[in-house]
Order: sequence, then C-alpha cells, then structure tokens
Amino acid sequence: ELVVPEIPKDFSFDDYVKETAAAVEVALDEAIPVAYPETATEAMRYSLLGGGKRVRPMLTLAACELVGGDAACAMPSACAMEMIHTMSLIHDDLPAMDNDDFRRGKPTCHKVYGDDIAILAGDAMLSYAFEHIARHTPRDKVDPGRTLDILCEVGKAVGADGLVGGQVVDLISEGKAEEVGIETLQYIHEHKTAALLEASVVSGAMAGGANDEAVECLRRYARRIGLAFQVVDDILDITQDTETLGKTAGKDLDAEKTTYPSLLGLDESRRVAENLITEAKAELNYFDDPAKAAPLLALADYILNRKN
Ligand code: GRG
Repeated sequence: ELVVPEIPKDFSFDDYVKETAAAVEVALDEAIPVAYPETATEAMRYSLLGGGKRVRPMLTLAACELVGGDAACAMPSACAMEMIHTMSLIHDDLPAMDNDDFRRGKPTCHKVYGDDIAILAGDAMLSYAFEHIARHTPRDKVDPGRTLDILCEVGKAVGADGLVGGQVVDLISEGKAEEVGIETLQYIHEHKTAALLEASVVSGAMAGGANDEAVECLRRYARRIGLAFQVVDDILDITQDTETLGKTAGKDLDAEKTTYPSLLGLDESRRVAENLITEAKAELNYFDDPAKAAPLLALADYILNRKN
C-alpha cells in the first residue's frame, strides 16, 4: 500500500483554482494584444481567452510553488503551455482532422475565421509560445541556461516524440480497432496528452529552481497524472454519451475506436486511473512540506474525479 501525503484541511482547491485561473487569464490577455494584422491576433485571442480549464498553466505554477519558486518565474511558461494546448485544439478541430464545429462552448476557430486563418493562427501561437518563454522568463531570477532547458522540454513535448507523434499514431490507428492493443493506446495517450502535462510540470519546476532530483520526481508525477487524464477521458466519453444520448455522427464512428474501457472494461479502467493517481501523489512524499504540495495533490484528485 502506497502512503500518499495528506492535503491540509485548510486548503481550498476551489479558491486556488479561481485565483490561479484569474491570474493566468490576465497574463494571457496581456501576452497577445490585438495588433496588426488584426485577423491573426483576433483569431488567436478568440480561441485562447475565456475558455478551458487551464489545467496546464495551473500545473506549471503549482510545481514552481512546490519547489519554492516565485510565480513570476513560471508565468511565461504557464502561458506558453496554454498557447500550445490551444493551438493543438485549433488544428485538431479542422476539417482535415477531427472536423469539429464547437469547442469550449463556442464555434471553433475555423468556423469563425475560415480554415486558412485557423491554420495560421495556430502556427503563430505555437511560434509565439517559444518566443514568450525566451523573452519573458526573468533573466535576473532564472538562469538563462535553465530557460534553455525549459525550451528543450517544451520543444520535445510538441514534436514527433510528443503531441504530433501521438496524433500521427492516433490517425494511422483509425479504423483498425482490432489491431490496436494496449501498448499502442498507451503510446497515443502518453504522447497526445501526457507529454504536454509533463512539460507543464517540469517547466514550472525548472523555472522555480528545482534540483535535478526534484525535477525527475515531478516528471514521474506528471506522467502518471497525464496517462490518468486520458484514461478518465476515455471513461467519460462512454459514460457521458450514454447519460446524455447526445450522440453526433462523429461520436458514432468513435464506437470503432480502441479505448481503455474497450480493452479493459469500465471497472478495470477506473482502477487503472485510481492507481495512477495514487502513484502520482506518492511521488510528492519527496517534498517535506505537505502545505506546498496541496495544489498538486488536489489537481491529481481533480483529474481523477472531473466530470468534463
Ligand atoms: C503542432 C502542437 C501541434 C499540434 C498538431 C492536432 C494535433 C497535432 C494534436 C492534437 C492533440 C490533442 C487534441 C490532444 C488532446 C488533448 C486533450 C486531452 C484535450 C482536452 O484537454 P482539456 O480537458 O481541455 O484540458 P480544456 O478545453 O479544458 O483546456
């Protein structure tokens, strides 16, 4: 039995989420002002602002706080992670990929601005994310060598050994449900979802001045919550479809898709997710102040128990 650190009784996750999300919202709004050519910046702002749970920037800021760093050191990375996540959603929603009309409760970027501008807004936001880290990570507080380490982490998490790799394997696995086993499924989840969560946590730890041992400990925490995030997503896909009966044509095709529940069943998938979250939280025993670990412990629980 793994022992996990306790969340202090006086910690309010609701307050933490509200305060952190509000700070991230302000920083994102300031990061990409409306400027010429307005079509580009407005399309970026349309998708970036006022939506999303902000899980990735929260992980970045919480990791920085846990290792005793100043939030200002990690905010540029936190914003960059949300920019990259958002651009991946813009591209994922395009007709050439998932062809979705709605995202975060409003029409998708390409529905409003057209496919061409949506592609370009995504490209601009990806490039800008790296610029934002390099330009705004405070050079007097974070060793520029460490900022280069962060840029390496983030670059790897996006490329062919990260998000893009996961999406490619997902695409080429489509319609081949009988050939896709748990190893391929795990590859897809670890790359499409966990890689960016890992880079979010690790960049926050690095910006906060963590030593190598602490960084690797937080990396293991992040990999586990990242995989759990996607196992829970697979579970929610099924349970919410049957609850709402709001199936679309696209969702019907998904019935052919390999998921954790389709391979392991709902109960076993739930156990897998619970074990991953317990293992993730146990990694935080390395840090001796449970009060400082509270946000990462609560975020792990939230990922397991979320309803959307
Ligand atoms: C070039 C970076 C790049 C991307 C192109 C399209 C693509 C390759 C990858 C798609 C990756 C993708 C859509 C992964 C799924 C990620 C995921 C778990 C989304 C849901 O995240 P939440 O629940 O969403 O955090 P909100 O809206 O709350 O932010």
